[in-house]
Amino acid sequence: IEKEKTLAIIKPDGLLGNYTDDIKRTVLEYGFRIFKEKTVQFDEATVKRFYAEHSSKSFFSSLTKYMTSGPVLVMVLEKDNAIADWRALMGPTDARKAKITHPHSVRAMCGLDTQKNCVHGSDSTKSAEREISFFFRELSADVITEHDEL
Ligand code: YYY
Ligand code: MG
Repeated sequence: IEKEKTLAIIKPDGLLGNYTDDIKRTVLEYGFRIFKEKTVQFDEATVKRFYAEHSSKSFFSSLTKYMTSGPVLVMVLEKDNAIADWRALMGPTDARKAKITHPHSVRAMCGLDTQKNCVHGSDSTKSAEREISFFFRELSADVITEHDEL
């Protein structure tokens, strides 16, 4: 029987800060399987499509600048309840808050603040499907035609 899948990203500060092994170890300890992974260097247009839901936010341009500042590691994680469990393991968006309220979370371990928070995770079934097929088209049943170039 197929387990739930979610999309995780280790953001540029996570990769550059050499947190990849610690994050992967934590992920495996919590019972996730790393089903697929690849390193990606976002360009501006691609990260704008990925984060399209935030395009009207004040932080959008600094977010896209940050996310293109270096390579990221994109992973498809698999386990029962993967979407909610990875969000819980990541901790809150603001890594400063995570260090206080969720000291064992990934963002507490390697994040800095509300933007440099080290990891991404899909927030719903719908976004997990969209985000997985954004990077791994072969895993998608639906063809998302506007995502051809990745
Ligand atoms: O899903 P999550 O990553 O926890 O937070 P979102 O509210 O979806 O924001 C996406 C992304 O945008 C966040 O991880 C960092 C960035 N961001 C920011 O730079 N400044 C904010 N005030 C809020 C979010
Ligand atoms: Mg989000």
